Amino acid sequence: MIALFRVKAVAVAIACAACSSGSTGPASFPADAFSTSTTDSGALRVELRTSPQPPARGTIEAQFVVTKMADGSPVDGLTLAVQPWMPAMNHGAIAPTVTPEGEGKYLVTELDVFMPGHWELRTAVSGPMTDHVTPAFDIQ
Ligand SMILES: [Cu+2]
Repeated sequence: MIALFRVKAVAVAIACAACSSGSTGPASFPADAFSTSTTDSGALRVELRTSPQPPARGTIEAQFVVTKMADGSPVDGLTLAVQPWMPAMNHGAIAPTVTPEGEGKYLVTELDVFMPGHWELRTAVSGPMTDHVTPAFDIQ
C-alpha cells in the first residue's frame, strides 16, 4: 500500500514538471512585454512576449500582440509568417507555427532558437494588410 502511494507521488511529480516546461501545456507569458516593435509601414505595433522570458536557447514559445498604432485597438485576421534568422551567421531556423488567439494575440510555437547569439524574427504580415516587422533578441 505504501509502495503504491509512492509510485503515484512520483507520477504526479513528473506530470507537474512537464507542465512547467511549457512544451506540453499552454504557455504563460509575463504581463510586461519583452520588446515592442513597429511595423515597416508604421501602422502596427507588435508586442513580443516569450516563454521563457527572457528567451532561452532551445525550442521556446512566443506571443505577438498586434495593435493599431493609431488607436491601440487589437488587430485580428492577420497571417503572420515568422522566419527566425541569425543575421551575423546568415542562416535561419525552421519557421514556427503561428496560431491566432483573438484580441490581437498570435501564439508562436515550436520556435527553435538553437544557437547562442542575435536572432531576428523576420515576420511578414499578410491578409487584410501587408506589412513587415522584425522583433529581435539575444540568446545566451
Ligand atoms: Cu547561428
